[in-house]
Amino acid sequence: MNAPPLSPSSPVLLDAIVVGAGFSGLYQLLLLRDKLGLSVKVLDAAQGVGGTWYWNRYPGARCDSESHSYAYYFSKELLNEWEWSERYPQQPEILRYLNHVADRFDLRSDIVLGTKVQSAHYGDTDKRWHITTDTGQTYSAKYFITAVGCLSSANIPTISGLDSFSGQWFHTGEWPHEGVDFKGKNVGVVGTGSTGIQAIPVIAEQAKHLTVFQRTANYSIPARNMPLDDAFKRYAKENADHFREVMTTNTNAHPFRLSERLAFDFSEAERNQIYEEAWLKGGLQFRASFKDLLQNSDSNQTAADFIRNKIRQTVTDHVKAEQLSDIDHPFAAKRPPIDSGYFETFNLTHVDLVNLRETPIESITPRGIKTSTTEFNLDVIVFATGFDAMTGSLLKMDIQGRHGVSLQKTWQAGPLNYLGLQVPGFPNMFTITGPGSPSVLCNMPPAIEHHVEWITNCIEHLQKNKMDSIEASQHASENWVATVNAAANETLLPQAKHSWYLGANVPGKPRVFMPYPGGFLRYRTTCEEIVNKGYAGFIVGSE
Ligand code: N01
Repeated sequence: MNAPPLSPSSPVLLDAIVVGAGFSGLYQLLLLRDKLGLSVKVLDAAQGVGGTWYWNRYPGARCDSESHSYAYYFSKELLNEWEWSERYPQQPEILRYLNHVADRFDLRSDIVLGTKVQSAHYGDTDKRWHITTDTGQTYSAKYFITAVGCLSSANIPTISGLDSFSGQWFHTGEWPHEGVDFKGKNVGVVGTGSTGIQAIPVIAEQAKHLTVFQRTANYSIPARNMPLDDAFKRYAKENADHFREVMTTNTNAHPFRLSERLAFDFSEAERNQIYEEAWLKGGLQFRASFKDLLQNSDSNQTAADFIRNKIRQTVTDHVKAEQLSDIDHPFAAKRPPIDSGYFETFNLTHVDLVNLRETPIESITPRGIKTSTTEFNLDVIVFATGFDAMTGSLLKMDIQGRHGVSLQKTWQAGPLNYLGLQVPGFPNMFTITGPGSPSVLCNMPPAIEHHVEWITNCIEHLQKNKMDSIEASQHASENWVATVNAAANETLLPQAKHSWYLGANVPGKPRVFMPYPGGFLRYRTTCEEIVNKGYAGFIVGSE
């Protein structure tokens, strides 16, 4: 006989609730359930597992990390049995991989899909988290763990008239599962970040006419994607330990190390030869050409000039070439995109570029987009306008800690947190790859594995020592935010004034540098030292 449906009035009692069934949530469920033996449920609004990769189905969506590194490394068996087909994995392949992980580790029975968390309130009396959802089912758990992703809350610009548009419009991060047919259509893409740069060449292949609305010109390096041959697949598997070692002991958790060279230790010709080789090799590794590209403006300028020249050589129309290469920030101060034919796309006669710095968007009309000079007739508008990054998805939930104080209030001046793992006033709540962690400055899976293992070890420590709670102290959190911003100020990163790293892409969001830019190794070492000092900066105890 089937069990009767749970009554919404009776909460499901658990040890832990995890919000989000992407890379983080799946691994967190596995460790808490199978390693610690806790009762756990993962809640996710989507109808499938995958997190970011469930939602981001826009044309051309693929990962900029190389596939052999964009994977879990905790299981040798999993590494050995999974075959990636291309140098950079496409969204459907990553989604298949995460579904495989869910099946292989028998995770599905503890994942509740189609369930959006509406609120999570800490009970001062019972010391538990009380969670409400849009299905009416409620939960009560000792530990509340957010695995909501850093780039999951779509940033849809508030442009007047959008409601009046008679065509279709989409945000890349909320792409319809049935896809969008661009054939024979006049399409406008707003946004030229990593997403727009991936989508624009693919949309251009299908659309009758494409207009790209560019507010900030961007650097991009050719990805040089290609199918992986058997020799490389074998090599990646045989050298998995080596790759893991490199990824966990460098600055950015990618499977390559930053060069020890300084840009001005070489003549201009030698330096350009180094850039040329990196350009031909393709990918994010370009920024590792010299050690000081993000520290020294003059060094950075040499990379910026090299890329600008490449843009001018590639784009045949002089006006477009100037607009595409008129970049206002240092190279890699914003997350550097990689592309497959982005600049070449502007040589197609049916692709136009509109420079929003000269002619800003004034409104959206029933027919299309109206700038200060022209009304562009469009059938489809694609907003590749990014995300309310790092804090957006957390703040959308009504999270309240001790004494009913909301996360919104605690983060009024920016995301106060300790190590990107905990927030003062929110006991037993953990934020996987939360603001203040290196996360988005890294290849994400190693950063996620580190956080999930740290949280698991922390909970195991509490259980073993009969301790009931852990909470970041106010003082340690304030110091950590200062540490993050001081580390950012040692680099050129804050010079990208419109960057989502700073929250500057969302009107009204406090300008605080959010990810920790001191490097993955330094961060991991700091986390380890804090544990060795008895969780220094955390208030640990029985209540
Ligand atoms: O978003 P973005 P994204 N009017 O914020 C423009 C990750 N990612 O989705 O720079 C006009 O970078 C905005 O202009 P400006 C990766 O970490 C990973 O592209 O603010 N334009 C900018 O051009 C990446 O960094 C992969 O002046 C407006 C663009 O929209 C992050 O996601 C693949 C506007 C937004 O760029 C976000 O990238 C893709 C407006 N009102 C992305 N508002 C992987 O490989 C915004 N823009 C894993």
